[in-house]
Amino acid sequence: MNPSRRNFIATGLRSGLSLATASALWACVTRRAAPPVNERALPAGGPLEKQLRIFNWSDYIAADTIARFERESGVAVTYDTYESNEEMVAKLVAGGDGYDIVSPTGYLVPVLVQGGMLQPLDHGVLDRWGNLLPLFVNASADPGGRYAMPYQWGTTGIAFRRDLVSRPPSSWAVFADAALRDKLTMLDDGREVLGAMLRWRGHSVNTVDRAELFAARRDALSIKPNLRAYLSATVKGQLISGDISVAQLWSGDTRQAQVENPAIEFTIPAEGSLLFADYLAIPRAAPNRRAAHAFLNYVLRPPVAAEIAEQTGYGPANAAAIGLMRHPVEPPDAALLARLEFQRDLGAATDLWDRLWTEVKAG
Ligand code: SPD
Repeated sequence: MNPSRRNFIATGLRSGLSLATASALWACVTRRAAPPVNERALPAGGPLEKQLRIFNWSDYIAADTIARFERESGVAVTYDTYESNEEMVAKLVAGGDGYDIVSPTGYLVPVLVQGGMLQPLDHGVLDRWGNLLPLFVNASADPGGRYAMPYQWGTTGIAFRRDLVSRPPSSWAVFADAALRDKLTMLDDGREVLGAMLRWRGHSVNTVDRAELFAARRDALSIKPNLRAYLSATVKGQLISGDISVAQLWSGDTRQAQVENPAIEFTIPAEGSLLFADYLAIPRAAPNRRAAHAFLNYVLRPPVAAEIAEQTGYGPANAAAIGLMRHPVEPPDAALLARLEFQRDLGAATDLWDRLWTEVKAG
């Protein structure tokens, strides 16, 4: 394997991509004949294109955001959704499907940048950038926001039906409770599941310690008979109906379910958990760059960001939006941050993480 391919794939693996996805991404990068984006030919000054294609996480925008943008801009938007970063990357690898905006989670941004999959943002046309929270603009994902604009943030925790559990869960140990067998789900994501097992035992979600990792696999396998499935955002319907009583889930998706059924609650386990931010970014091959920037600029408006956060239950990355929300989601304070971790590079332990999660899924 040549050194640049090895480095690229290693970075992809460290960021949580499977070997197959990272290899496919590299193949795509090397196959492309397109020259690098000319950073001096950015969109200011040209006419707005008539079309825009957005690819975002499911349930991650307000009901009227797109229609209002279309009315104001005259741009016709095609809006598609996905359930995981891997699904989005697979589309980009396969040619991008003509998408102009995607929404990668922070840990994935450097991989896409290194792979030449994103184009730089034109900060000259992005008003109100200064409203964005430094915690996310200056994150290691993309310091300064050269390629990606912080969109929303959230946490991973435990969503539960207050009326269906004997006592509110406060620990990752709830997934080991055989009394809840078949009423439990965890996220379909190895870093999330093994990360929860690690925090349960007092370790970092970014550990590279072999003994800690093997213990996390053992714990994940030991609780697996209690789980109905590994499910991500789609578990909301089962929580609302009561088919599932307790789920490892993201904060905003839990909030959405809670609006439908107030018996649903969310807690960060005592042992701690994950914090994440998702970003809006423009693929290198995006055909409608000016319209994409116009949409980013639209989302930077505090009332627009506030409405999106209000309806999705996540925290806005836009500080000026928080005060406009009926139920403000404040940025994590020092006490909460002390219990949360951003996912980091796993170094040489990446292959081991990958193997252990494969074994858990197969076990
Ligand atoms: N329904 C929107 C969910 C967005 C979650 N994105 C981040 C996942 C981090 N593991």
